Amino acid sequence: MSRLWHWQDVITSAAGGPRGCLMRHIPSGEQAAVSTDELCAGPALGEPAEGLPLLECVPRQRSLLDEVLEGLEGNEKALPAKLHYDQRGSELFEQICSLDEYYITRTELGIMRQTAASVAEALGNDCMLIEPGSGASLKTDLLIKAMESPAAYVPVDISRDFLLESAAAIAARHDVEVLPVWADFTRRHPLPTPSGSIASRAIYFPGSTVGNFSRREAGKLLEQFVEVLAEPHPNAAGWQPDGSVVVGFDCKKDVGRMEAAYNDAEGVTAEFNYNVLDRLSRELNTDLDRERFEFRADWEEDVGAIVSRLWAKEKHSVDIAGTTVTFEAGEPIRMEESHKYTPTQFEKLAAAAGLGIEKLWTDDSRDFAMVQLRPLSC
Ligand code: AVI
Repeated sequence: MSRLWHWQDVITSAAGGPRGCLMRHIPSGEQAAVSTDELCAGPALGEPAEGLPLLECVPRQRSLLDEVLEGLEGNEKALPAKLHYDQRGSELFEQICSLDEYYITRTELGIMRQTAASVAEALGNDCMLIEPGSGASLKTDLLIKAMESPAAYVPVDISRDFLLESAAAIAARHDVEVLPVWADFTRRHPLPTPSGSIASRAIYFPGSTVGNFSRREAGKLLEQFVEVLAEPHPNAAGWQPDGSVVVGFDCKKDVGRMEAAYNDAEGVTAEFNYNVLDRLSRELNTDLDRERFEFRADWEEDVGAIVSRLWAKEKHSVDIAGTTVTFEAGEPIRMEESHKYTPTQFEKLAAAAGLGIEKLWTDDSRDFAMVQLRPLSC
């Protein structure tokens, strides 16, 4: 049964630590729908890359053109948030992570620096650690270092080169079997089998990446995590699906602070959004002129998210591969949602997906929270 959560239940409180930065954190799947029923086609154990066995499981991608036209031809124009992360976008995101206004990265890193041992203990020994959308997080490094005997580390990412690079770095630094999976984590994909036996699985999903999914999509993603924990394991007789999910989410707070984090004074976040227009102009041979748009991110109470948009300054039309897209003056393109939760809201979201909060770690200001969730059926 779900246990109601209160701030008094906080297990550990950590002062915000020194600054750190996620190198890149990609909500790599399609933002419009989290697929829970579709195993990717043709999983294959690829050639060892960087000395690591790579499980390749990349679903057929929709073309960039199809995705962009679908987003810009609808009633409310929108582009998938994942388009932010080309090379330049990833670099800009790194810059965002160290902005004064963007408290998220340094706060979560501070929590992790203070609590890695306690998180590791909560996961237990011989745990297979799976990280969807792994990127190259400093926090994962801290967690693996704190784990006494991790059975395996399974980073999952859609960006092959980036995945291999960061998987190799973890393998070089830690005595752990690293089994990377090249896949879109929002879709079901097979898991690699570690060479030794394992006691449990844990899914590590930090960085408030959950916030870049709508409430409905986030719920589906959590349901999918429950299925992953329950999957039978070949090397464990009498396997019990008693693993856990550790998620980092950004907490609802003063509107001014949340909006400032996305409307930074230096304009790095604006550039992060304009860069999507530059990228599409280049890759689709069109002319989405950044000068004709203005960036703004607003808190929307009914959505529970900061919504980032580019607003057309004037009426104009753009030809995209033979399709004319017209922007009215003042018409927005929805670029990204960054959802914020109170712990109680997150508890409800998790409970609807069949997960209960076991532990919670936060900073002194309660700006950010990390929770350990367990299947309610266990
Ligand atoms: C990766 N993600 C959690 C970031 C966020 O806060 O929504 C992406 C971002 N967009 C603008 N600034 C940061």
